[in-house]
Amino acid sequence: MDNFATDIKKYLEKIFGNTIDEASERQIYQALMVITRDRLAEKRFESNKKLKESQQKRVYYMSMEFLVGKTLRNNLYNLGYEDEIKHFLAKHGFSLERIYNIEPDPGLGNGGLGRLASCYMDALTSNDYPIMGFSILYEFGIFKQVISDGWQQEYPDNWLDLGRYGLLYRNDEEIEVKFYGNTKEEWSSEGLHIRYEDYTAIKAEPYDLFISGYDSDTVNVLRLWKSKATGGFNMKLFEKGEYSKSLESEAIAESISKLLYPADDNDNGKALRIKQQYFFTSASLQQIVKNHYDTYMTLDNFAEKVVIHINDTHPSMCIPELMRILMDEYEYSWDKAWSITTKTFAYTNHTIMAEALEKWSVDLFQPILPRIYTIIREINNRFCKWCNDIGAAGELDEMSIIHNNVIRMANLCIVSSYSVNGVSMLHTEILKKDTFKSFNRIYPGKFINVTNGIAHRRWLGQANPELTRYLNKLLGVDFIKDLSSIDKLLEYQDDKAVLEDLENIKNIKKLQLAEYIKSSTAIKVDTNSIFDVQIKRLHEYKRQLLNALHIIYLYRMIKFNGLKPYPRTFIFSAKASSGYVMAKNIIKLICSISEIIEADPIVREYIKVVFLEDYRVSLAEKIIPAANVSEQISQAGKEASGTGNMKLMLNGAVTLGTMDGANVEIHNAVGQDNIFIFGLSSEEVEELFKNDYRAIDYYNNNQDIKETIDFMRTLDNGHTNFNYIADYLVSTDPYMCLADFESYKNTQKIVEDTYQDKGKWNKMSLVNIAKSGIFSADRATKEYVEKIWKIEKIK
Ligand code: CR1
Repeated sequence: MDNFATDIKKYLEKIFGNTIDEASERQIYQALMVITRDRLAEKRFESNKKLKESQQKRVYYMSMEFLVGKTLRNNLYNLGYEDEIKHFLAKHGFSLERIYNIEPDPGLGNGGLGRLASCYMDALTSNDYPIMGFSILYEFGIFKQVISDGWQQEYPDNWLDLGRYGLLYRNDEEIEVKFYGNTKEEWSSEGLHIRYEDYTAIKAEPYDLFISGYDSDTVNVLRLWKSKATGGFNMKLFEKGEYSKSLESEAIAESISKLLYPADDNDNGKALRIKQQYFFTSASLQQIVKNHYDTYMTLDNFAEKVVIHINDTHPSMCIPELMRILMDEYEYSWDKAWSITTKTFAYTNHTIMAEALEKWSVDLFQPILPRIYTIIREINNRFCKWCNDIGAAGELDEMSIIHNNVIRMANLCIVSSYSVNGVSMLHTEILKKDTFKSFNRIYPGKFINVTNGIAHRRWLGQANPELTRYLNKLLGVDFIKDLSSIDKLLEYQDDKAVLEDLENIKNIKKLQLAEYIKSSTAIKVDTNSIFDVQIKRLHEYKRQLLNALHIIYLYRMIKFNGLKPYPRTFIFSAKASSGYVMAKNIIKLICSISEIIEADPIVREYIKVVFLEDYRVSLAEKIIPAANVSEQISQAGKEASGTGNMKLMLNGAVTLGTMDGANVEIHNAVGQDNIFIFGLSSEEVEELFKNDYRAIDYYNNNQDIKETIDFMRTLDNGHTNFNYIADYLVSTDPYMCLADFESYKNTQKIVEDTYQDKGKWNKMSLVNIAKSGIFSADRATKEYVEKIWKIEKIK
């Protein structure tokens, strides 16, 4: 009997007093989670031993978000236990699939940025690189979305209830983080000392999530900090019967790790957000420095052994925190501390959307973090002086870290890091030529590109076992180990039998999705129709509205003009930030169109609209393998990269997109004939913007646009009308949906015509799969390793 099976039985006996045949699914789930975690802990011990011996350089990846996705399947898959356990459980009447479904998605992220961090942890571990992730143990991750009467409702996501079994609590490594209070400068014969007084201390408790690798001995750790009051509750007050007061300070302390901010575009709850950021960066930095010092008894070689990666600006307080620790706790001079700091940090920028480039007002920031503020101010003073010296004072409006009493965190990151990277070729060019052009001038070579990548083991290997098995057999290469070998598929691009097989597999996945759609929306979709998919956060720049507008156009043409298009199912899934009114209105619009079409016996024969609620990693895993068309239609210049585009391509969907983000590189990879590109380029968008874009002109001069928007005003299912959105489109339309409409509409027609030529479509789909190798996170992380981190595999 295999050990794992024995362990399951033992666990059930010990914890629940049950035999396996008496156990519930819930009990089996818990047993699997705990045993898997403990197996990983054992493996971790071995790989960590090697790491300690080799004393090699390590990377610490700081991110406010890790969108982990379900862990059990991923771990069993990576450990190679999946088939065995499936078999064993089946013998006792259990389905492993159903057990997997019990696990909640750890939704510790909003969207692309958080999912990218998790893809990178997976890829680096599979390739045996030493990396440790740091973030917050949010008690509530991204909200659960329920659509009620077409409107998004948010419900708390209590993921720890069942998710906690994967975590290991390390109470031996607790750390204190300090807020508020005053700092005093004291001079003595030994120099300047900073005394920090009257602060409020909060405890950071570490919880470790083990990250497994595919076919690898390495196990890495994602450390999640939970906030706790240092003193516990006030017993005196409690004894007096003042229960709620006695818990007050505890509640305040613990609010820090309570909730992931569900905004991917702006910083609401600013003070709490500042506290979250400092809480996890300070705890992590203290931990890293302590480990280093315990190993080497010096910090002089810190930058030789440590790289700290800052994922967007959210963890940027790492920078002044390292300066603080070096100076205030280890007595380094400013210059020495600065020299270490500026060799330690690397920063990735993930967006040029102004509202997401973090800025804190000094008045808010300084009282919460007085010492950190003085350090940032000093970094800025010295930077400004240096700019003066090199003749760049004229550009300080753009570059200074503190400007008009506001701290610009991106500027802090650029000044203090040795490397800054964008996430696609186009995005990096925009950073260099536009967003940070003066910085690029004074720091030549600091800005580089690393195009994003995805964990193909999850997004193909696990999400689409049917396609994986087929390709394995056909190609005879281990493309799960090395995705670049998948290009062998190109040899079959004119092989009719292979093309048909691929189509059949796609149909199996469409059937599975159709069943899910039916169970969750009651809509019956035709699997012969084109599955046209737009799944991502709901944001105006991503232009779900352009898609919706085109659907309204089709609706009108079918209903009143006798248009008979090839059947199509438009599938949407997206969460909107809870305070983002326009985004919520767009969800409502899409849901209303869906309803109106369902009620129309003529139109519904041709087009259907499905909005799947609660978009999350595990839902993406269901939708992506079933997609024919991948909608990547952001306004050019606005989507930094996109990663869903890569996942869809890998599963054989053909991209319909603008020349934006990584679409540009997908276009390069597959060639003009295997992608549908439309719309303005990023330069044209800029040009039009400078010349005062007037949406109303497009409305007045384009009959289709005019009729579609006028018709939209008449759509009214009961109590909602969409004048609000129509007005917005003709008056402002900041993301130029109207300017791109004609081109989008025409390209959609080409998509429809091409799809009907099955041979041609299947070949396009094949080429997309075959060319997806470069979008593996293995390739992306290798670039980080070689160009930025300069680390080696664990020996
Ligand atoms: C970008 O919008 C990119 C991911 C990962 C997002 C998306 O285009 O693929 O990052 N940025 O790099 C983001 O979430 C807060 O910024």
